[in-house]
Amino acid sequence: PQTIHLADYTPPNWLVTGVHLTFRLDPTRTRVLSRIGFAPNPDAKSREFKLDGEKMTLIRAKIDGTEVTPHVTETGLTCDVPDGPFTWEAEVEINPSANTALEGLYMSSGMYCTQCEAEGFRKITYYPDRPDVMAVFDVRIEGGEPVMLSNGNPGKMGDGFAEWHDPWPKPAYLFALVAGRLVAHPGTFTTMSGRDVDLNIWVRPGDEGKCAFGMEALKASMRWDEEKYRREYDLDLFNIVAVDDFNMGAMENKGLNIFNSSCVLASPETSTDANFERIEAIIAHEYFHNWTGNRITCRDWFQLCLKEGLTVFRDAQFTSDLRSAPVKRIEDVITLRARQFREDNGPLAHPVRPSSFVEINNFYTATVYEKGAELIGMLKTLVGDEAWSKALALYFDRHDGQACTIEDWLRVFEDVTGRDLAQFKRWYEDAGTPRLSVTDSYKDGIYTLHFRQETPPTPGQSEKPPRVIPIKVGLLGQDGKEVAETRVLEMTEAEQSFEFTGLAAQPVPSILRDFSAPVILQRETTNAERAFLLAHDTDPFNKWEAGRALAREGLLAMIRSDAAPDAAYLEASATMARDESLDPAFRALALGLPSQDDLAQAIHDAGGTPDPQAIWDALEALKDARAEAMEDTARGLYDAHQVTAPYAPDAAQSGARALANAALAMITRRDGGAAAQAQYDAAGNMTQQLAALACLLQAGKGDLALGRFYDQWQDDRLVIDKWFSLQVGYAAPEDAAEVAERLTQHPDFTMKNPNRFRATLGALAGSPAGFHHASGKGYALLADWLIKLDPLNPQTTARMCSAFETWRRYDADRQKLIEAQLRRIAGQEGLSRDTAEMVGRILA
Ligand code: B3K
Ligand code: ZN
Repeated sequence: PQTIHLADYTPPNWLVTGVHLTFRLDPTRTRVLSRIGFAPNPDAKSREFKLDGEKMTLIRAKIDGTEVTPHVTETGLTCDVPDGPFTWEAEVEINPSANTALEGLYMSSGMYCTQCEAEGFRKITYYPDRPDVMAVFDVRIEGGEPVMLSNGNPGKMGDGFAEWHDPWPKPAYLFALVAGRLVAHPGTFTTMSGRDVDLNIWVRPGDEGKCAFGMEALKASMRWDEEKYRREYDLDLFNIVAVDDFNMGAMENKGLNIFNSSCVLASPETSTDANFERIEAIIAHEYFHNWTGNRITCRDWFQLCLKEGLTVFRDAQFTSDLRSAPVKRIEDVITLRARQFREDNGPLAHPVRPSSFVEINNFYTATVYEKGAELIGMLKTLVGDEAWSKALALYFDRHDGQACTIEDWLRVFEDVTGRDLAQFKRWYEDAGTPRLSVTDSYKDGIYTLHFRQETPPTPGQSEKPPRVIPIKVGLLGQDGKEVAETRVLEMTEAEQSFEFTGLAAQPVPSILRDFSAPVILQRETTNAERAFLLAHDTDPFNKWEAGRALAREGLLAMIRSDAAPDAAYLEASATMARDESLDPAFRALALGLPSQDDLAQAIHDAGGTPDPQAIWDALEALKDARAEAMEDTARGLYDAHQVTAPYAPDAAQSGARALANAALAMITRRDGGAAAQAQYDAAGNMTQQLAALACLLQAGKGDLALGRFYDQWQDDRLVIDKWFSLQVGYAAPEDAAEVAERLTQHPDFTMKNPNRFRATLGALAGSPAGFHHASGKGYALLADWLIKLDPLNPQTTARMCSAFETWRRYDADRQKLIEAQLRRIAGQEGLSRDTAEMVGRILA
């Protein structure tokens, strides 16, 4: 397969002046008629005419009304064309029912739907399927489905047909079509200039009751983007559709967002507080793409972070404004470390703007999204809030309607601030997580922080010049009071010192407040200092971070030398948990422990070899010790944070439930499950029910409740996904592979539904002690299923290969076992390009 390089970019030879599509829907034989205006691109060097097209049969083609015979291959066609503008017409036949890859036009639960990003439109008709070709689309759908939707505003609607017109030029990846038996949950929104917009959430009959929350989230997003960025919605209609079979979370098609049903359907009985928060964020994310992604799109797929990093940043701002900013920041850093740091420190490491790819779908990664958003956050820190607002206004103004690059983005900031961002650009071009080490000294009232930065080599990049790193620092006095407020140190050199003057005594530093840069901070410090920061730091992120570091150090000592749980940690965390001045949501987060994977990475970073079972044992021992040490505290917290008001998925109630459920987990380790059983029996919402079920499983008392849970929810696919994943996630390490395997035999298991596949096999991959069990049965099971899934759904298969990305951390025996499975996958005949690229990179 061919590698595509950013350096090879050339402008399109032909531009599209307009697109008319007619769909004659049929489950196995859909006809797509296209009429496309082409005009030569004055910026292009060649007039060669090539259209992308895959998995379709060309019935006929015409140029300016005259039948032509193009040269057709597996990936597209070429054709002799006039020198000047012309009209291309084609009729193709495609088979949506046979499309299990869920890319292009496919069927999900009897309805037609599409997914075109990144390169799915080429499975619908022949087209220049690249984001820098933007055009106005007119669409006619024939087929007599009760509801037939496409992008833009509705046109003529009649018996058996529907017409749509999208006035905004767009790249083909934003095209969408949905048709089937759907019902709408309607709403309206009045924009800041007073225009009324009709809103709908379209679902399968029976799901109408799960749309109200999504609708409110959509309206809140529309309002927020107006207030924060002056961005107004630009069509008369905004549709969201929920589909059951979807490779990822959701898709921002112009005026017709398509969502994985798990990311939009919500009700208190079936969704947890965490589900609600995620749904709200994803609805916002897709809506925000209307400006950052759709009105201003990407020139080519290497620029993916231009829209994704910025849109993740914007949705995080939205959640911070609606809920708690510190809690959101901590949650985001937890996932950044779990997913992005893991990626950045292994064989799949790549720059936020990659310079080459084989299959672009493999680059919708934590690095492009989450690290991409961190870069935006750093840029904002470096230029300040005022320049940020000006730069964003200029960006929208200057680039509306264009397909842009990271260079365009950075130039806006350079023009607004007069600052040279060449060094900042390295963040986009160099992979790897910088290690930031720091030492300090104090003399004659002057406190000095000395930093060193170093980024380890990543695939294809050995040398990493220093980057600009914004380091937010505050100082505390020995009495716990802040003696220097947060200030941003701008590090630009490999080594650099910063001085704080006028200090009466040696302060305690609070470094990298708010996690101001995506780096690994290394500092020799004491547990006493960590406990001090946990107690006194005024920066909520660093307060949490201090507790986390204390837990991690204690766990590492337990793993390394069989040490007993650290009494100081137990004491400090109990004090923190009881501190009623702290937000319960914060306390719940601070009671969380480093994950198994965090600990494995920390051991690996320190030059050791992680033993997944030993990590598991240490975590269990610490949880047991903490449950004992905090027995009374846990009961007190549990009772004090029961929510009696009617259920609401807001920040306050969710925080209280999170803290009470963290307490319940501790109580369960003491009472064997009595309190959890009581909560399960009385639960009136999924947050309470699922947390109680998890506790019961953990205590080995879950069988009865599991059966009851299944009976209660067997008709709800999304809840049954939870039932699948919880059993794998709470299995003992030696049982996890068997539990997952047994579940793959369950009549409700199907590998055609990505949610169910992830709930089962993804849950195994996400349970390190079980997945990495010394027997190798976890590896073998996952490989078996990836091999089975690949011919059906390459995208989801390839994505799940990242379960193996940490393989070089482990001992020789495990490495051998994993390598054998990777080679077995790689050796499959007809392996997809997606999976071949992933396995190849992991093995390299
Ligand atoms: N832009 C889509 C992701 C498309 C993934 C294609 N493999 C959703 C989002 O980021 O909002
Ligand atoms: Zn996005």
